Amino acid sequence: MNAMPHKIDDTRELHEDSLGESVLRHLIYSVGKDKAHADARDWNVALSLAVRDRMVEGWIDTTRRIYKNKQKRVYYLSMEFMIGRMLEDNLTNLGLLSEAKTFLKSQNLDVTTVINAEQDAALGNGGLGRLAACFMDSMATTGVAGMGYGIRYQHGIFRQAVEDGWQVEEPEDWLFAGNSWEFRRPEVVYEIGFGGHVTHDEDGKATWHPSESVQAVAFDMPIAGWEGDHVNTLRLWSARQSGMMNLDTFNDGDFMAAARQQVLAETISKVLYPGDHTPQGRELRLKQEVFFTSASLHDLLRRFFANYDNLDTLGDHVAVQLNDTHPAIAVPELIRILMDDHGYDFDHALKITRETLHYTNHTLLPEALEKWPRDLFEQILPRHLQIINMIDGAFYREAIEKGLDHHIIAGIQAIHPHQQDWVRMGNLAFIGSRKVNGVSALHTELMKQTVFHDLHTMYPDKIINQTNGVTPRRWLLECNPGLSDLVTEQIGDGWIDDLEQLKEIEPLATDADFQQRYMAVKAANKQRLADMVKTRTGVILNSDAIFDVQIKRIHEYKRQHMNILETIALYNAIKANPDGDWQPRVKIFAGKAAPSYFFAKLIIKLINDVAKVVNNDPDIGDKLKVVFLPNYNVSMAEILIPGADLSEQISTAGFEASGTGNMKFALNGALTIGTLDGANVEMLEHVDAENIFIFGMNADEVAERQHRRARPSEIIKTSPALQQVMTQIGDGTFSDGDTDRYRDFLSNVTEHDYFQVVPDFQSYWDMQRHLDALYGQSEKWAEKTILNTARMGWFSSDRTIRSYADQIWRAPHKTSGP
Ligand code: C3B
Repeated sequence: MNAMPHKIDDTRELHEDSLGESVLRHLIYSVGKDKAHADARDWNVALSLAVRDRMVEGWIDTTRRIYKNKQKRVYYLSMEFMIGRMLEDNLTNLGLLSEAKTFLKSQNLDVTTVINAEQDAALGNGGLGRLAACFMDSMATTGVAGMGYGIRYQHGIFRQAVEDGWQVEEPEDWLFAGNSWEFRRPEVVYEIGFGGHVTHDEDGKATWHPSESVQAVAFDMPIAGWEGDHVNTLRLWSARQSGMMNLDTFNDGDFMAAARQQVLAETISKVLYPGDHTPQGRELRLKQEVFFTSASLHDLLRRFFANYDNLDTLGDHVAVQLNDTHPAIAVPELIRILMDDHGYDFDHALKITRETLHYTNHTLLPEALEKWPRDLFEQILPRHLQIINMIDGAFYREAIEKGLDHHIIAGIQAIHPHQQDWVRMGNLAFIGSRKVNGVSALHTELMKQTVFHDLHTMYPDKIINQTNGVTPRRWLLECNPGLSDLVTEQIGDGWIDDLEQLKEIEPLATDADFQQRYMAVKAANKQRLADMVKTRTGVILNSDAIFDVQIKRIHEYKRQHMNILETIALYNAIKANPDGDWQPRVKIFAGKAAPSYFFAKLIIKLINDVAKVVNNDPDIGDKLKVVFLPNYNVSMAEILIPGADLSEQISTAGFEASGTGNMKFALNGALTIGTLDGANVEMLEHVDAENIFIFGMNADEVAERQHRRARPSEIIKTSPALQQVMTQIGDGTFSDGDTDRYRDFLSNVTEHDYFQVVPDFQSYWDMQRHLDALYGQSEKWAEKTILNTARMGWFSSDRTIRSYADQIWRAPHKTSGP
């Protein structure tokens, strides 16, 4: 720990001053403020710039080393990077945190206030974007020559306000006061074309003549790994108008017309689409995908040519990872560049592409497998459409050779040969990639059995599993300093970049003294959480209660509604017997709903309606509280996760590809109540069945019930508790007598219940009561909590990245351990 930041020869003399001295220098010369007038944000900027200075040395050094050694490069193309704040992360990885704290205190500044003055960079929707951010940290830590490529959205995910219990979306403006971490690269610019037509010369060589174009301008952020000596780059593209504004038009007084082109061009990087798991069927979204994918491919090829002069071996030196289908246009785009710009014939271009690209699938939900109207493609990407047809032709010949029948082939080509309606990006990504991976063992198995069944038959070696992970720097070291110190005191700090060393605390799980110290840390974290809840909602929490937390996007398959139904049933049970020996509980929810997803918004309203009744019922008092925290983001998770006793991972089995929140909670000592879904299955294998609380149907049972369209009514009839809950929701008990509000909700759950809330309800309830009893046995609870921390080491994203590097990218990395 506390490694000195790396220094390279020609910058060594640049700042021998202390961190504090350079903060003061930046406050004056970069921020332009006198100490006497500086606010928290000014100090935050000055400190960030001082830290950034120290990262640049390692950055330049890393870049030189990679060029010199011709290390294989890995490019992670992702529409989303859910970064959160960077200051503490960078201070930590550079070993400067305690020096920074000491300095801030010497200036009579509150450390937390200064750190929190940074806006979260929320350039993502949920798990997929956060995974990309964890991977950036782990690629730097494991020494992979990795670069992230994405979009520098001017507005990230919307701010969620709650008004009268309903979600309201407000624009987010993270760049308002600038971004201290980024470097604008005005010299790194690419023209990205759209529309137009294609001509062929007498040799058949194609030329695309786009009718419009925009420029992609690069912005770089250095990403330092643990101990700061390997620093990678996250390069985000911003759109701007090609060519200058037409001054004649402007001078003629037509200001609007002059500005129009500029506005249209810049729209491309204006907003992140807030649909989670649903492609926005919009031209702009397709243009965003093309924009950043094309710019990234041009950029990585330019870098390739600095070391090599022949693209034949591209796949030996470069691996590209497509994060979901969002960058799947890379398949025809790379072929296009190889053919039209570098003179390759189609077969050779396809071969090189298939040695270079790899695709990660993150969900089996049919609505999330992107497809675009063929006509839209024709209009925006005429050359790409031609190439997709060539890919389909080549694929058809391969498939016939392998003995597949026409009917099956038609179903898995990028474009259905007879219907000619959609371009199916999942099929395109699969066909054009060398490896295709799922994100947990179960998910990968289901990929083979369901959505990619026929493609898997054809290429049985293509699909591979890579179970997700989370970075231990942000998700233990930084968010839970109490637990980190306790662990380090016992086993040293080797766990920070070798998380499986946590195993060494296993023998302490039954040690009374250690249990007591571990639970004291938990109690302090619960207090920090309770303080936040009080500030943001006014609700006062009883810290003896089980802090039961469900935080994630609001979605039917994640079943926040099952949780709230159970909450109502518990409320009824307490109310029926207020003097019973109830284990107090706090139900905490947070998460955003896609703006157009009405049912998800209705779930938020129901949670808030139930909270209002329960929290104000004098019969209930401290025995039950319900809280919905508005505007969930990474920084809020950093407080919620260490303070949780119980982690809700209750998706309908077969629907959550992996989950990563599940891992963060267990690592921080929350016990999991969950289904056999996603990575919960592997968590069960690691922590053992006695230490995770699994209930409900498995994926096969769910599929079977869904297949035969089993109705929930029979089950509801047999459950008086559930019946009562449904009646109350319908009769206005929670909606001030409004019997209309939850009509859609009730018909969904009682008539269709596609996500199987009703059949899983009883076992969920039973497991909750089992956990109530267990919580009363504090030593047993503490033991299980400690064992969760001790056994979660495998879920480090360092492990995941090494596995990608070995099995997919064939790229070098540092090995772990001594
Ligand atoms: C998510 C999945 O829903 C999670 O199960 C998974 O852990 C993460 O990806 C990371 O792999 N996901 C998402 O956040 N957005 C999508 N469009 C698809 C999947």
